[in-house]
Amino acid sequence: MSVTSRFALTGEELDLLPTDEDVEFYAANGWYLSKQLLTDEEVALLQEASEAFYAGEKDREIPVRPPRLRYWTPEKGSCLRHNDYVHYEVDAIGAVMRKPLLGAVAAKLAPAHEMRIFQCTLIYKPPVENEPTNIVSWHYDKDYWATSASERMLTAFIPFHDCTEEFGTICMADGSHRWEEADKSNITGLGYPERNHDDLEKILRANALFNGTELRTTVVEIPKGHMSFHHCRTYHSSGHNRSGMPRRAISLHLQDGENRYSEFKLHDGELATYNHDFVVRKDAAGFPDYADPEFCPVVWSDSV
Ligand SMILES: O=C(O)CCC(=O)C(=O)O
Ligand SMILES: [Fe+2]
Repeated sequence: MSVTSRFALTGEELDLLPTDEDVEFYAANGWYLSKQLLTDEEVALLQEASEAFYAGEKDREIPVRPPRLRYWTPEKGSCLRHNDYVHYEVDAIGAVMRKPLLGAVAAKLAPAHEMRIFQCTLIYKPPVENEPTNIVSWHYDKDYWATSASERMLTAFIPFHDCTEEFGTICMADGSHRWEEADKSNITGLGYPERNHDDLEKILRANALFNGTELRTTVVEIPKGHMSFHHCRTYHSSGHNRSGMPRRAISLHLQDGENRYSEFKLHDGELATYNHDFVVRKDAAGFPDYADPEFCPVVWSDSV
């Protein structure tokens, strides 16, 4: 008897996977602009659900508020909004994020046999000229999660509309995922907002020099329904929103099936922590379980 995998893709979806050339491009540059992976209806649903969320609607709440949780609430006003764990708090958003096609694309790029959600952050960049928080300084995502053992994690940046330079779309430092870090004390476990913008720009340039390469950047303009994937070591940033409209997006951080918590000592001797370490269940050895299905569901497997 043949059993259909719950992750089975349709013939049309198979055509939307990255080609071998796309996978080579990702391996060389550390990012990849996908084909149209979400339908107009799915994107409309994300926008609707996000508006309802901002108006206070959610299906459940994360049980604790970790110290470095990014969580916008209305009293914070018209700054850049981040809301971590939105896949957990809003079922309609979680369901779209678990679409097997997204996991399958990520698995082909990583490469990996299994993909799980690691984190899912709702982002809103207000159309406020010169709003300082709208500037996303150069960073790579692994710096948030030094406690993740995997070097193959990746992020899908998913706007809810055509996202051009005018909107302050994401910008990549090509090939930077292959750089060696010039100064290990730059690994802080802090997010870019807690660091100095100019220092981060200097660190980026110093790293390019240390690796004997020119800094080459690409502004990734993303059509609606498409998404931009970046490797967890790829430096990226974004600029002001001059479009006159809100820039709405989700940052979906994905982990390969082999990712595990791994103790990481920071330069100052402190142990790094990530949000999950206060939220997810513990594994048999007492460490945070980054495979906790409540918060880190499997979104793709080639063996189920
Ligand atoms: O909001 C942005 O422009 C950047 C998002 C980001 O840093 C990410 O998706 O990893
Ligand atoms: Fe990022």
